[in-house]
Amino acid sequence: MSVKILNAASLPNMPWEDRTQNDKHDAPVWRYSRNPIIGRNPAPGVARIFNSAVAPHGDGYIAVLRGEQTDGVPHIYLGHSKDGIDWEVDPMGKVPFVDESGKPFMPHYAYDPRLVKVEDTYYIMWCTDFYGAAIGLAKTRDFKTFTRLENPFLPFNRNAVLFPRKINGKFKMLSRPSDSGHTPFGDIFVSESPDLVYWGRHRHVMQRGSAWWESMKIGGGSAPIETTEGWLLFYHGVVNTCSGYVYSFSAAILDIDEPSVVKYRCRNFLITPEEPYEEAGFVANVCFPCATVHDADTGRIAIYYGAADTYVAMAFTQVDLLVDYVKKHSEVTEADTEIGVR
Ligand code: BMA
Repeated sequence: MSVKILNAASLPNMPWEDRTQNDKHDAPVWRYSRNPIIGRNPAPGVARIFNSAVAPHGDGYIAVLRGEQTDGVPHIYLGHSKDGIDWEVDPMGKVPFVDESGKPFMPHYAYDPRLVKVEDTYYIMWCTDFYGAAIGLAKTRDFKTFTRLENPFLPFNRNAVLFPRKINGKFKMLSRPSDSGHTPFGDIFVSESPDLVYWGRHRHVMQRGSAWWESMKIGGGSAPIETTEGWLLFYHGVVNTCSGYVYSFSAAILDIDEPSVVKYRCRNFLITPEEPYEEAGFVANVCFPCATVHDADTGRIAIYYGAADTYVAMAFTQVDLLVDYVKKHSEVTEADTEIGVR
């Protein structure tokens, strides 16, 4: 392997399926043949699960699931899986968030959760109601007590993704400032914090792309994966068409010590809606990545993405093939490569 995954555990039991011989996709990313892995009405009172994040846990996997309740309000549910493919929704229902004194502190709504382990703690970021769409943040060590921390940013903001380790001693989080509605604009920024309470030193990371599929807005997807070439970030990009927004995803590689600097950014999408479960559903034409699991030994990466705001689906890639592809098709602007202060 020419490119290696760094600072990640071995995951010999990770979900995986080899690419089929007759796969005609240009990019070295292929869908799981049994997609989607979570279908409609997956739990009592939950109509759809999508845009959800997974992490290795114990001898299997755990997930924070975006569950759209039958009253239409999204909340976070826990999922458990032995193999990362077949999931059970935790019967406790909505994740019971508490404040730092232990009192119940539920968000009005919670969607698009990400799950990132830093040192010995798991952090959940989601889009919350803070007098408008903003970022919620909570921590847990045991998946029994979920303590909310201060909301890191002012409204309006979405798509928060924490880096899986501190950089130069500081926590770093990607986010996408937005508006109160369907946000017809948006670039990715990074902010840092010594303590997960005070956030600052905001830097611009990358702007919506010149390529058509990502020409309206972009947003961070999965937690960046540390590699020998830099931080590998899967992110979504949106284009407005005659029949509405279309969400595809691709990848960029950020500088290891200064992740506001984009080293490479793929001009092509890696996955765009083209399967029935991506093209049709509650919201048509959405592929929305929120997590990966990956194995440092083999370089295998499994991507979890939401499909059509209805299902959870998976795709696979191999770090060296993917990084080669991103580099080969890379196109970065000055707004991407500069440190991002103005
Ligand atoms: C965005 C978010 C995502 C959703 C997408 C498409 O604004 O709400 O959760 O997948 O729209 O509806």
